[in-house]
Amino acid sequence: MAKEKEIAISGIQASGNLHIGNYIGAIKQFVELQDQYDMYAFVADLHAITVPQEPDKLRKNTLDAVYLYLACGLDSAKTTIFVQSHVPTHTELGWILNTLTPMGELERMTQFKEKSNKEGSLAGLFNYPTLMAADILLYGPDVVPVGEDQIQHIELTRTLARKFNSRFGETFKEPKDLVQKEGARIMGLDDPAKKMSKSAASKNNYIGILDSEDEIRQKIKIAVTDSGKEIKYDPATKPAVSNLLVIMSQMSNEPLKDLEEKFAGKNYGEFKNMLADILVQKLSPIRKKYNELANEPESVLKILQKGAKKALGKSEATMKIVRQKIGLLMNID
Ligand code: AQP
Repeated sequence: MAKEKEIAISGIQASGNLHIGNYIGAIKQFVELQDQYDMYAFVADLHAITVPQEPDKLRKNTLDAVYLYLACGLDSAKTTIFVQSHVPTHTELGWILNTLTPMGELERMTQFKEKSNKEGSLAGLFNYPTLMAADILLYGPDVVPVGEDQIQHIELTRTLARKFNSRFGETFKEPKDLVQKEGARIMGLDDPAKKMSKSAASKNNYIGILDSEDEIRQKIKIAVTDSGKEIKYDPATKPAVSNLLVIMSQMSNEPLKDLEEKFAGKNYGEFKNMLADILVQKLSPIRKKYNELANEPESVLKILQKGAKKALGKSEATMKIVRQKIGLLMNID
């Protein structure tokens, strides 16, 4: 009998312009994993509303994220693509996990501490990690491909799986985070001390996957560099140039060592021109495909219907066990 494929799941928030940090840290991995794993990729619209969103913009951002998944190479024949709010088991398990989660665990989450300073302390933002744990545990995955900033949330997911299992009996598998060796934390182009982020104050912080050629060239031109002239990978002394080298390496699939050799004796201007060329070359076909998909939304909606159906089937099977184990009254038909 053929061995069943291992499961991988991950999501991206529908919170605006997806950038090359999201691409390198997450989407690129999803595309690589879909041949090997039973892959689930969703758009986290319910996570996006943990900070205020404008309703029409949220709808657009949700669809845009799906177009981008497809444009970046996710294949709906291999990956179950769906929108989080279309599968209500996520919020149901999220609520149940809240009842097992000590407040202290949530208070120490770095993302909560960072975002609550900016946005005020909303209960949804506080409970973000329990919904994320539900997103994951419902599907019994072996791995969760993410960028470095999400490792802490996956550790909490494992803690909650253990808690549930020890209280109600073996139910959930503890998933591993799958984080790239390089590119797990792409830093801001305007400030290499902070991660590249959709919600950054300045657009010059990130290269959007959909940025035009002119925008890409301009943003790379003004990206901060370090003192000295050398183009080498040394995050401690050259954080800005190291970040640009990682971006170049991830986008061209050339090892960092080879790039250092290639740019030995060259100046920042030459290096930046080459980086802009590589980004334009890599992102232009994605933008073209995105535009094609945005012109045929019906076929994409069909993909989402099929994805939601499969995700609901799989997660409902988990929920039946969970409801039974925690003592909810069932079978009233
Ligand atoms: N800078 C980054 N480098 C590498 N990976 C990153 N990811 C995000 N930023 C980087 C990874 O992308 C996936 C989706 O992230 P998300 O949209 O769910 O939320 P986020 O981590 O909060 O991303 P942003 O861009 O910073 O969004 P906002 O500004 O809305 O909070 C995750 O796997 C993440 O690790």
